[in-house]
Amino acid sequence: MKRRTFFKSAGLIGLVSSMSSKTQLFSKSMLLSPKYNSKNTNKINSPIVISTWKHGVAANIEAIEIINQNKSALDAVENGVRVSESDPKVTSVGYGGKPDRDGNVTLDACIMDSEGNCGSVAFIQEIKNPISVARKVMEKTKHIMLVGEGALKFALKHGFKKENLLTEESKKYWEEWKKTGNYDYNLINIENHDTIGMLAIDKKNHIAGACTTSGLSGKIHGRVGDSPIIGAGMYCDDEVGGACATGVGEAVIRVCGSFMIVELMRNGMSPQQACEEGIKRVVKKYPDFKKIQVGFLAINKSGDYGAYSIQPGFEYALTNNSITELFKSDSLIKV
Ligand code: SD4
Repeated sequence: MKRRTFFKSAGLIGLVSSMSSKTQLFSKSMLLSPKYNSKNTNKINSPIVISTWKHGVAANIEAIEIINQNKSALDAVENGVRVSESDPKVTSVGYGGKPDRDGNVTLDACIMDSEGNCGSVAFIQEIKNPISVARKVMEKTKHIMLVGEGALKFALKHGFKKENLLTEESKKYWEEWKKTGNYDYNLINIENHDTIGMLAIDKKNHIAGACTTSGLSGKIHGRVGDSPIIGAGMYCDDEVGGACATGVGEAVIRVCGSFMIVELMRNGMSPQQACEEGIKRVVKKYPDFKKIQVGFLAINKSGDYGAYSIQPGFEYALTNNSITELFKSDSLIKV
């Protein structure tokens, strides 16, 4: 069985070739299909951008452009994930994100640079690009995390604009959902689920990471998942590499998912091995694991990358100056 499948889907190729002239670079992309070997590694030359899910392709293309303007990995991940946050078709992130059970779009995001500086916002509402607020928290305050009203107040003070993030489509979805009010984790791969976590290594070989989400749709008002928690939804360390997570945050938080994966790499595992071990730990701590999805993505400073999930269906986008590809991750449960 092919453990990792390259998507030569019309969707991907259309996306790549419909990019502006800035991104013409990718219209000629060589679309490679590296061999999969869980005991060793898949490798790619830097600069590199890697991110979760299909919409990660557009985000990666933005991020690599930023890197090619000789900007930092931090600039790249911020601007990269903003593409997903601003896109109403991406329904688990930013504008157009699916609402909680009371009909509110509440957002979580975090960002981290190569020196260990980090910032985060959680349960923030009416701000389209929470990742940029998280960066402001990192750069303009002595704190790491702001939540709710306080995060909104801080954002407004720093020039962010209040916007209604509930699109007609998300509203319709919520009105339908309300009829049953079923908080169904089983749908996690289908329609409930496309948080973006992104890791980038820039031309100076420094790493940064970002993660941003509207969380699980139908969540209790006030619920915060793993995505804005440094070490859970995302973590990076310039001595080692980085990791990010997608899926049911309650399962990721209890193993400090992304931090664990970086530490496993520090102790000698390849990114692929570390992601697989990470999923094993999730499964041990979450007896109901068959009902949920968790996916981990990791990269080390040598350009080795890996991904693994509980359920099939987890995808990730990989970009450098030669390629942009969408991969299917291998998974613990095969069908
Ligand atoms: C959360 N981890 O809030 C997020 C959800 C997610 O793709 O990853 N969705 O728990």
